[in-house]
Amino acid sequence: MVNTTIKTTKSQEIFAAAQNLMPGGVSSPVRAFKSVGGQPIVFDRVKGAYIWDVDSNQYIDYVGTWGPAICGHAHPEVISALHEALEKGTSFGAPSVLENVLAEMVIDAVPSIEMVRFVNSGTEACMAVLRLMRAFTNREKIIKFEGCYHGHADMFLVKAGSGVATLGLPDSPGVPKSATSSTLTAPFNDLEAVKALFEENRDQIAGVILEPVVGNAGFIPPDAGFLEGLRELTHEHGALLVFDEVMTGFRIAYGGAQEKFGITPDLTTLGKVIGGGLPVGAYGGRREIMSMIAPAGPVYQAGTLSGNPLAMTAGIKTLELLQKPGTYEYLDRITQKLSDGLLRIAQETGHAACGGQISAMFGLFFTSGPVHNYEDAKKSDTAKFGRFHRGMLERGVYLAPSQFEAGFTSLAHTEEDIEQTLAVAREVMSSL
Ligand code: HOZ
Repeated sequence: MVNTTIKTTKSQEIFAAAQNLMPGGVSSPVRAFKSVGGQPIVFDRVKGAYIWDVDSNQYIDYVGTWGPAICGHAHPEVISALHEALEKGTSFGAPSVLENVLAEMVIDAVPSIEMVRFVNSGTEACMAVLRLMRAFTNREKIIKFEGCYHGHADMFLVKAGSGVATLGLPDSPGVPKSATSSTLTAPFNDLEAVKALFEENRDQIAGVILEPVVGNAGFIPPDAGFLEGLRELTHEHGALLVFDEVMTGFRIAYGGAQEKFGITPDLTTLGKVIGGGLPVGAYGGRREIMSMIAPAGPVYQAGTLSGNPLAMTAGIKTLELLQKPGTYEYLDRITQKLSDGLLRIAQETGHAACGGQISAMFGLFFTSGPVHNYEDAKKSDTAKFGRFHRGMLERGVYLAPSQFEAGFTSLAHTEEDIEQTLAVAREVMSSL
């Protein structure tokens, strides 16, 4: 039996002070642990597959700073490349060859991307892509899916996933009705609903945006034919198809979900992995569409820190590491072992559960399922997930503190880490 009485005195002190300084004590909502109960641990350092908190407790990490740490935290080659880049300065606000290098790597890897623009976050990438969709088609309406999250810009805060789902918010005060009046929503995996929206809004829909594998309502893969159907429908109606691959890009395959499923969208947003742990985002797509972005074209979008040399450096080194043969086979093998193991243990310990994985992305719901969309995901026993989360944490395993976030593995996770995690999961599930 693992000792579950971990000492978290320093974490508690620091988080108590933080609550007087920052709303909810955090810089982003989900990490406040509101939906899983208990207090967050305060991190001191990260390395490989592990986290250490300020009380010196060690955890196996399945959050990976929400996705970027696919090579493992603080990979020595990334750190050394960053040391070298740091000597040359922290920000240029001017062209650098590093942007060319990362842009070429992204263009070579991602089937839909012929030109790319770097920004500083996934939210920024999605905001910019929306403007571009509207400008290119000269139409205003967009279709998004319930439970999908495309950052915190006004136009996307409709039935959104991630923190919005975690906190159970219907929408956000401060978002004007006018900002969301052109945002239409459909259940994920429901082609008929999308068809109906296109029929009801003929020649008005600029495009469809989605997470091709949902990670912000928990892990929800696309049903067979769903992505193909969206590609056909958007073609038929002269609308654009946009894959938000902020989570899936370079994670479920080097070329993202579009490579994995063989469906090429018109535009793609990226973030997380391409910054190797530094703040970054990007959007790209067909040359004729991307050429509309200023200063090549009239669609305005800008950023002081965009193309930042440190972010570019960490991104380049991370993608180089991912190019090594066997990367995605390894990620798939260990993540499948984890996912299958969790489902088997749930069954053996009498818990209704469902879930799955694709490469280094996974999820587990406490419902018999199946989970095809956000409504299905909401049937999960979130109180049980909270107890599971706490039990795992107390025994040294750090999971995303929300039922509505996917889990992530990395190249640094070993078979032994997975086995240890499963042993802990058995102990926790037996006690739920
Ligand atoms: N929205 C991110 C996860 N999908 C970050 C959540 C957080 O840091 O609170």
